[in-house]
Amino acid sequence: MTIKQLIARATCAGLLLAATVTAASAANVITNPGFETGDLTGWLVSGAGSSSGVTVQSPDNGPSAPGTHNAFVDNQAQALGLTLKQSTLPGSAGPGTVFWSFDLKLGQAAAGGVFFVEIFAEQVGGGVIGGSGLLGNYSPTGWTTFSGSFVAPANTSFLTIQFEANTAAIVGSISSMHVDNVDLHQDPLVPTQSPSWAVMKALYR
Ligand SMILES: [Ca+2]
Repeated sequence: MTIKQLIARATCAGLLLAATVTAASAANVITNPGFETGDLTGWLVSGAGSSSGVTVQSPDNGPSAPGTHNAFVDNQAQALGLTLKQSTLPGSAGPGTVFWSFDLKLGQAAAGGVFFVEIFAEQVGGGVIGGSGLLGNYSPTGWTTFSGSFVAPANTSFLTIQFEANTAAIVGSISSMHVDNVDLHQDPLVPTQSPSWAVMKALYR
């Protein structure tokens, strides 16, 4: 094999590698995004107590993907933040536009109860370096899909999304919401250096 053939094969291998990266980064990076495992696999809950918690309910499903389950975030405790959250794996995200989408359906918002969503861009060992800002207050009476985007800064390695049901310091304050079909993904990565046809042909001369 000549040097030119070796270079050509290495170039092709590089193109295959770029294609693989593209496919991976365009996918939803959330685990169990529609709660179709029937439980909270992949998710964390904080603020659960005797009058607050998150349960997976069925049959009831958000509109943006097929399924039969949703997560019901139910906070009936006074002056409490109940949060359902997930952090994606290190290396699952990078700098650039992050597209977000989720389905919500109000349970109850009473006496100062509110519901917010926040998405953070994070770096390994360095904490939060960017994000969506505070999204909401949400109170859709029927299943509704919300979507948008933000630009993750340099050094972004993974993402965290938080669904926050917060109550006021008022007797009877309630915040409850159904959550489903959580999607976080990024555009396909574009190779910064693509070999032109002229370069490819020159390898075979
Ligand atoms: Ca579902």
